[in-house]
Amino acid sequence: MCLRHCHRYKDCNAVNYLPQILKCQLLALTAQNDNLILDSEYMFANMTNWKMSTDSCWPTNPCKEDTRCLPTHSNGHACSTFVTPCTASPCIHGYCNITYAGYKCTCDAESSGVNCECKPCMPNPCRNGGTCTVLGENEYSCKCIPNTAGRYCQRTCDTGWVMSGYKCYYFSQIEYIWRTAKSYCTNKNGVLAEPSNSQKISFLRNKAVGFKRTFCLGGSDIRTEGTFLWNRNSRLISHSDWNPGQPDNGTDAQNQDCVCISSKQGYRWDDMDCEQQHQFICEKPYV
Ligand SMILES: [Ca+2]
Ligand SMILES: [Ca+2]
Repeated sequence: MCLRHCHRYKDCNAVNYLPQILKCQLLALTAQNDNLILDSEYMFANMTNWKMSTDSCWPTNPCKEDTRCLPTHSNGHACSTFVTPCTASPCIHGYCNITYAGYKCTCDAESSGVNCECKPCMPNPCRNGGTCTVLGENEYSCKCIPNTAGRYCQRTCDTGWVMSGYKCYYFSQIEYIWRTAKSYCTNKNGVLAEPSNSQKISFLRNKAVGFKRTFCLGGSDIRTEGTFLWNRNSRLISHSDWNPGQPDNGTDAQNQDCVCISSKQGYRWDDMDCEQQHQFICEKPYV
């Protein structure tokens, strides 16, 4: 009966049959993942080698596709329409295989799900030019281009700002005294940069090296000589990058109070004159 069952479907050309549980698995050997099981508990058969007594429906099936041939009296036959589990094309992004239980979908690359209905990267959920990679059923990850971040690469920095960590940084080309630089950053909805850990310190340092320029930051000891605070909320500067010999408050009569990454100090920190004009770095959280 398993072989007869197979014969009804135009794609079926082999069966696996497990007598103990009366399980019949219909196979299309041309389809991926359909294999005859060579196991002592299975009875398997390749339909191309199958012989049975001929009748009006076998070996030549006179009925059209998706119709069932029924032998009748006097070596006649009748064709009755039937619908295979694959007739309705249930596999949205894949190939339909008829099985004993119904059908099984073999999904295209980048699709998954019982009916290959999940295509998590179509349409591309990654924004701002991000690349989508399928990880599994409805699972994906976005690989973001530089200066974008977030699960969907939805986070960006304004034009002219550079992303690092969770922040955007602006390296000025213009030179201002420290007080004016502070206002400039405030007007851009930011503050003078306050790199609070070694990772941020090296990022800004490496950028300054690239620009070959001195850039001032948001720290100073204006309030109490020798006590360097970040400007935004007067936090003590806990991580620093002073060049050896700095801070020195200046070697002549001038007071040096403002923290800058100095090209003359190996791009490490120097306390410099707040009333001198320098380039500077603003920061703000990315949006
Ligand atoms: Ca000082
Ligand atoms: Ca100094």
